[in-house]
This record gives sequence, C-alpha cells and structure tokens, in this order.
Amino acid sequence: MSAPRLTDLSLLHGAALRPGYEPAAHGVGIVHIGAGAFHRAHQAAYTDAALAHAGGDWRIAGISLRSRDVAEALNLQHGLYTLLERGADGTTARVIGSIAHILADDPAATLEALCDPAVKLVTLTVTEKGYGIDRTARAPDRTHTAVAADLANPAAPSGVLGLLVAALSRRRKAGTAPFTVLCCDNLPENGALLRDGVVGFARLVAPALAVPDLAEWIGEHVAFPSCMVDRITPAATPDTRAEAERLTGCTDLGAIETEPFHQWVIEDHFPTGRPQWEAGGALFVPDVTPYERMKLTMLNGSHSMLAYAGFLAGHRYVREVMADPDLALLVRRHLAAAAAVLPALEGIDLGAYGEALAERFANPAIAHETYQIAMDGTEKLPQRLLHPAVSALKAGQPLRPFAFAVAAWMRYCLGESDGGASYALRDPREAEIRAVLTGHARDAGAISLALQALPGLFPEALRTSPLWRAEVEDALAGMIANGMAEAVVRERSR
Ligand code: CS2
Repeated sequence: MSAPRLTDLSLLHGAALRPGYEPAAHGVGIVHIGAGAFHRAHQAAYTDAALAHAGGDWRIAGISLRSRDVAEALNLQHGLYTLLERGADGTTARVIGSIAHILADDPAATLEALCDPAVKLVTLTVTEKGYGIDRTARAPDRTHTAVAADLANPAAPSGVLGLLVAALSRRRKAGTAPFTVLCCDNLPENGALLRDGVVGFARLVAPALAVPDLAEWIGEHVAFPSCMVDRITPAATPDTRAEAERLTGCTDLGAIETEPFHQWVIEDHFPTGRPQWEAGGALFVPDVTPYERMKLTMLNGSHSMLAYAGFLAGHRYVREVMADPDLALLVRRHLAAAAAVLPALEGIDLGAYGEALAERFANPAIAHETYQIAMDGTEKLPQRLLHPAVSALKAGQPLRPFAFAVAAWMRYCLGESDGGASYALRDPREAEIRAVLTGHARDAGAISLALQALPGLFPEALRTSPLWRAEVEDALAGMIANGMAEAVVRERSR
C-alpha cells in the first residue's frame, strides 16, 4: 500500500519533527510572494519557529505568480510540507506548519489577499529579475514585461510592483493601515531598492488609481526594511520526495531539501509588528548593509565563479566542484580576494566565514546544480563580482580572481561547452547576449568588449580600466584556447 498523503499531522511517523503549535489555531498575517523552495526552507521555517515560541496570527498566505505546482502540492496538504535538512552526518525531517495555503497564478485573488486588514507584512522572494526595477535609475523598468503590463492597467495588476502599489492604494482608500514590505532576495540594500521601485511606480499610476498623493503616502508610511538571507537550497527532486516519505511515513509532493545552516539578518523596522523570528535564530540589527555585502561578495560571488567554471569543466554539482582540488583552490582564492575588499565587521572573522562557506559548498549530501546557479547572470554579476572588482581596483587589491570569474561567465555566454554541446543561458538578456556575440566565436578581445558594452551592466570604472580589460581578456583567451578544465589547472598554478 502506498503511504498516505501528508494531509494531517496525526499521520506522521515518529522520526519527523512536527510544529510545536496547532497550525489551524493561528490566522494569516503575512502574504509571501514567490512561494518556491527557498522561501519554504527559509522564511517559512523561521516563522514556524516563531509560532511555536510566541504564537500570534502570523501564518503565511503564499503566492505563486506563475506556476501552479506549489499550490497543487501544498493546498491538498493544508499547507504542510517536509523540510529535509541534509548534513554530512545525516538527514533530519521537520514538518512545517506556517503556510496556510497557496494562491497560484491568480492576480485578482492575490490583490484581495494583499488588501486583507489582517495582513501586516508582505515578504518576497521573486528572484533578482522578478521586480522590474532598473537598478541604475532606481526606478521601474518600463521594458520589463510585468511592469509594462501593469502600467497599462494599474487597477488589475499581475506583477510585483503593480500588485504592491494597487494594494497599498486600496488600503489607503479604505482607511486600512499599510503593510510592511520585506524583500528577501539577494539584492544590495534590497529594502531601499524595492522602496524606490514601489514609490516610483506609485508616482506613475497615482492619477489612474485616483489617489493623487499615493507616492508620498507610501514614502512616509510604508516601511521597507532590508535583510540578508542565507540558506543553500537546491531544487527538489524525486529523491527529495522519496527521502521525505521514508522519514515521515507520508507522501509529500511539497517536500524540499536544504542544508542545516541558515542565517537571516534583518533591519528591525516593523511598525506593523512581526513574528518573533529570533526564535528561529534571526538577528535583528540597525544596519544590514555590511552583512549583506559580506554575503553577496563572498558566498554569492564565489558561487557564481564556481558555477560558470565548474559547469564548463564538466561538474554537475557544487560538491563535485569542491572535490576537484584545482577548482577548490580557486574557490578559496576567490573567497580571500572577496574578503579583502570588505570592511571589517565587528564580531565576524571573514577568514573563518570563508572557510565555513567552503565547507558548506562541499556538503556531500546536497546536490546543488552548477547550472541552477549559473542562471540569470546579468542580474547577479553586478553585486556579486563587478562592484567587488571595482573596490579591488580602487584599493589596489588583486583583480585577477574577479577577472577570472567574469571571464568564466563570458565563456559561459557562448552557449556551447568545450565538447560542443549547446545549452540555454537562461538569462533574461539571453537574446541580446547572443546577438552581440554573433561572429565572435573565439576572439576573446571581441567577446569581452561586446559583453562589457551591454547597456547598464559593467561599471564605468571597469570598462575604462586597461588593467581590468587585460586580465579579463587573458583569462578568457586561456579558457577558449585550452578548454575550461585545463584553464582551471593553469590558473591555479599561476
Ligand atoms: C545561489 C544562491 O543560485 C544562486 O545564485 O548563489 O541561490 C545561494 O545558494 C543562496 O543565496 C544561498 O543563501
């Protein structure tokens, strides 16, 4: 007989940890946009700990903006799902009860949910490209599909900026207090950036929504705290579900897996209240910026480097990259160069942080695909590699590690492995990248120039630096001439 579906906590086996509270006894106080694996491994787990510790009406209504998969898996299970924590010493299963339900691909219902006076907090994980904010202008990007659609029809939005602004305008009209907005994506100063996007969008649509002072009201009354989030969470696989079934005794179509480590550093500015996330280990600080910079520069920067170089050297998973001694050495070299451009952070030893990152990457129980991390390079490069490279350039610190990482991304942009297999770049600017590279198949100088000239991507300080350009071209030429695996070996013994 097959195992029963995880529809009720009473069906669980002994080995699984269960919520320390009665889920149905708590109302919804949070709408979370982007209910994918990362959210379920991170914010939802912290909220689960907060509910067990301090109670409150802080359950989560999850929103999937496009796919129906999460809703189909979780709604039948009353929001319950298994979080597998996989470490080198084994796996534990914990059933999370903080998600009440998921709304999928239903903008009208999403807007209703956002207008519910019981909702005090809107949290988001929609990936870097999901917002539609031009990061240089710090304003809505009118070329972004959802932004363009919502500007044309602001009362019936379906994108992030449109939904937040329409909901805030309806709350303002109804005399309902606004919610606090907490961006949980890996973007620098994520709260301030989202605030600029939302206020800018409100300015554009205020006349159409008939709330003339909407932008000013949002600027004055809505809090947008910044936060740094961290937990390595690969996409779930059939193996995840099989392991969850073994440990819980239930069929769970919403099971996900993650590493034991987790970190959440949050700016403590929640005028509408918040769950006691400290119970799950969250750290509240007056200024998140140094933590966020540390994580983006060290973890995400070296992650992107190892993803491009590792993928092209034939490694499917991050743990395989770390088992390759040459690549592992380059990861450590990158971590050291990244640490060198960061300001000191009280209470944190950046060397030890880097060592802990290398160990996390090597976790043999986590199957994190290099191809997954390689996705959306144009959205990730600035904060992970390019701005740190500018800092290195200005401070006279080693540039080569950053140049090597960026050259690996450029090599990846060619869309074909050394063995001749082609792959999709999976980048929002894929078509543009392919167009500018046409005719430059093996010319490192031309490729580097063409990619650095992509509008809005590379900082001026790099584009105009002969030293930077020479390092990138040299690294890229080696990758093209010798193949990535050999280029890695040569790079390591430079
Ligand atoms: C990764 C991140 O996919 C990626 O780009 O670098 O998702 C990374 O795993 C997380 O930021 C870890 O907290």
